[in-house]
This record gives sequence, structure tokens and C-alpha cells, in this order.
Amino acid sequence: MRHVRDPAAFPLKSSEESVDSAMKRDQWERGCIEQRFKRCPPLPTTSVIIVFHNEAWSTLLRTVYSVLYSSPAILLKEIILVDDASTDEYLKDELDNYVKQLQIVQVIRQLERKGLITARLLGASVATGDVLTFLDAHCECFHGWLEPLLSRIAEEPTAVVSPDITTIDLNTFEFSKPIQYGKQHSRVNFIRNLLVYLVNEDRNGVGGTFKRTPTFAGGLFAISKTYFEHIGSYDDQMEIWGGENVEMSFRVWQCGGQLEIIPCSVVGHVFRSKSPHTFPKGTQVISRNQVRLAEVWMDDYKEIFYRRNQQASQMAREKTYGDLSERLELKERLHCKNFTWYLQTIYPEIFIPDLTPAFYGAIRNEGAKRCLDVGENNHGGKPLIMYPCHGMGGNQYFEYTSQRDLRHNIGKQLCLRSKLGPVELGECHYTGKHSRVPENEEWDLTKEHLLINMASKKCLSARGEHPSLVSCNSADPYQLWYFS
Ligand code: UD2
Ligand code: MN
Repeated sequence: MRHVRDPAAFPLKSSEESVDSAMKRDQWERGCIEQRFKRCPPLPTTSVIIVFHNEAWSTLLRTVYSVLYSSPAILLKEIILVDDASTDEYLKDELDNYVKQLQIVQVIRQLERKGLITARLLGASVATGDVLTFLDAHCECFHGWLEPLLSRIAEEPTAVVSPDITTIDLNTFEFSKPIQYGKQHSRVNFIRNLLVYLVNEDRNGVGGTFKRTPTFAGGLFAISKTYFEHIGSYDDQMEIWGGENVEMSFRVWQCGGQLEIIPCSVVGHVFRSKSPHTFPKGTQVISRNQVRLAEVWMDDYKEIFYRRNQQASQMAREKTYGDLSERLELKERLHCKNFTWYLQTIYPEIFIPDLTPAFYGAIRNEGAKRCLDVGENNHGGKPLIMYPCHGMGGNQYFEYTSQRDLRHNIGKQLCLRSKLGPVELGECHYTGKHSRVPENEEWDLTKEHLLINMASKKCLSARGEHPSLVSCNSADPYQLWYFS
């Protein structure tokens, strides 16, 4: 596994696509290829920072080579590899010795395993370029990926810009379609020697030069070094992995910056199906990171998150998430806007669950002495079950909303709806704005604790294998439901 391939020669399979989308793709690609960048003043230089923990030699080096091959020398100041206390032997002296020949590549080390957030901060602290460009340690950049990122920052120094991230297959290392925009674009190819820095006037070209995004993946992005420091870099008390991308998304927008995807910049990333990392203090550090960001940036909306995450909720209640005073001071100093502003202005299309649902939690049935439960992997379409109440939320979490639908909405918004036979979950029809709740999703929770479905006027009963609708009878304990 020592072989490092020239990324320029890496074969890309084009998948089948319709003529229509192929045309759109070509058009779009042309927009990119025709982009011109300023020579005077020159684009800012960049330090590429790649943090890693026990990364495979081949993927790490492949990332490094792909940056070297695809970035104009005048723009690429250095590549900084930050080792987050890896234990694999080959990532020590062997790596140090190997990168010496690459001259502009250096390895620095975080001695204690603290995670990617402080590792990135360490990298940033020694970086000398005008712009910091962060990459994961298993990426491959396409030719021409760098210039559009730097150009956008030159034009708008408060822009935090991400490339269009394509998927590199975990097993075959083949590229597939972008996850964010467009189609496969293996031919996006700014031929380095021909690159002319001219003013890009074609702002209205296919796709435009940038697209605003409310949140970002967080691993692959460029930011002016000065702005990174100004806007509060990262929360250095976040540990190991997770949450820092959301924190940065909210912070950048709320404090006056902008988050953008640059469709003409394309970088591949190996998405893994499960986390390969060890968590020295357990995976609850992820919840802890999330609580830290919720406490600082989400105002009252944090309760929506806490209702769905028992662990987070407990940390918030017991204040075991560490000291937040520096982050709150930062928010004050930068006069950051509140979360309502963010939702209304930056993310108006998102559906916000009730801030204060009429009832929420588990729904216990009097007769069955069990709780309504969606069962395993129920993403809609499957009947529900009755299961011993476990008090953990999860599959037993429901909200009875102000518009009277019954939602199981931890991730997706799923609604309980009537059907011949057992009731089932389905995507909620009420999405705010101009929609309304259809009668088969509307429930009346009566004083007697019956749950009457408005389409059938029948009552939910826990009798039988699956919860279903029967003729109402408030004397039947199997028809009585209590939110806990
Ligand atoms: C995504 C991001 C990742 C990061 C993460 C949330 C993309 C493509 N990836 O998950 O950058 O924002 O969400 O935190 O946007 N690493 C360490 N120490 C650790 C754990 C990880 O150095 O304790 C390194 C790791 O080797 C890798 C990088 O941090 O280079 C990101 O980790 P990942 O690839 O496991 O994260 P990913 O892509 O699942
Ligand atoms: Mn990654």
C-alpha cells in the first residue's frame, strides 16, 4: 500500500446520464473553464492544513500529492500536516523523513490526543499563508480547485468557502457524483500553464461563482487567516470530533460573515460508513461539543435539540459542558445576531419543530402498560409496536404539536396517520407556511385521554399486535394514552 498514484493520471469513470443533464453539465463546466482570475493584485497565498489521526499512508500521501500537483506554486505557500497523536509507527520518523524531499511540506505534532479541532488550531498557529485551507487526510483535489476559492476570498474577505465535494468510493477509490451540486465533472480542468489571472466578469455564468449555504460539511474549506482569527477560529474546548462544523456555520453567519460553496472548485473525499476513530473519553464528547454550540448560538431553540437528545439534555441541566465564558464574550464583542435572525434570514426553507409542543416525550398506554414505539429502522410505512417504556426518547419520542399532528421527529418529520388496519408513520404533510394538516394526520387528544383520528373519528388502541384504530370507548384502558 505504498503506491502513490499521480492524481492527474487517475482514471475517472463517467457514469451514464441523460442527454439533457449531460448538456447542462457541459454548459456548467464551460462556465468554470472560462473563469479568469486577477494577476494584479495577485491572488492571496495559502497554507493547506491537513490534520490526521492514524491515517493510512497511501491516502494521506495521495492527499498531499494531489495538492502539490493541482496548485500553482505561487499560490501554495506550504502544506502543514498536523498529527493528532497517532500511534501508528510509520507516521513518525518515516513520515518526517519522507516529506523532507517535498520541501514545502512539514509535519507538526499534537502530543496528546485532543482531536481534530485543536489540531487544526495548532496548524493555523504556525501557518504563514494569507489564507488557511483545511482538508481531511483522505482527499483528492482536481486541477483548478484552488484558484476559485482564493479568488472569492480576495473579493470578499469575510467569505468562508468550500469546494464542491465529490465522493471517492471507500472500496474502489472511484469518484462519483458531487454530493452538493452538479454532475460529475472530471473535465473541470484549468490547465495550470494557461491560467490567466484576469477579472472574472461572468458572475451570472452557469451556476454562478458561488452559492450561499446555511451550514457546511466543515472539513474542506478556505478562510482568510485574518478573518479566521477575527471570527473566533474554533472553540478550543471542543474535543476529538464533531460539532465544530455546525458551530462554525452558525457563528460565521450570525457574526457577519458568509458561508459559500464554490461550484467550480472540486475536491473528492472518502466518506466512511462508520467512524474509524477511538474516543478516549467516550463518544459523549460529541454531545458535549454539540451542547457547547447550542448553549452559545441557538438561544431558546436549543431546547428542540435537548428534547431529542437525553445525554445532551442532562449535560445542559447539570452544566457539565465546561466553561463557555470566552465564547459568550466573543459573541458579545462581535455583536452577533440571534438564532431567530439566522433561521429567518439564512435558512427560511427549514422547518422548525414547535418550540413548545403541547405535549412531548413517550406516550404510555394504560391497558398495555407499555409505550408507543416506532420499532427499529422505521422511516415511514411500517406499523408501530408497543414496547416497555425505556425513558430514553429515541424510538419512543413523540410530539403532539399545536397543529394537532403527532410527530416522531428526531431527524425526519414523521407523522402518525390513519390507515386501514394498523396505523403507520409517514412524512408529515404540515411543513409550515402554506400547508395544512390532512385529517388522517390530525389527532384530538381528549380530556379522557383518548386519541381520536379526525379522518376516521376512530380511537387509537394498543390492543393486538400493532396499535390500530377502533371504535371509541373511554372505558377501555387500551384506548387511554398518557404523555410522560
Ligand atoms: C466531517 C468532516 C470533518 C469534520 C467532521 C466533524 C468533511 C468532508 N469532513 O466528518 O472534517 O468536520 O465532520 O467533526 O467535511 N482526526 C483527527 N483526530 C481525531 C479525529 C479525526 O486528527 O480525533 C482527523 C482525521 O484523520 C481526518 C479529519 O480529522 O483527517 C476529519 O475526520 P473524519 O475524516 O473522520 O471526519 P468525517 O469526514 O467523517
Ligand atoms: Mn473525512
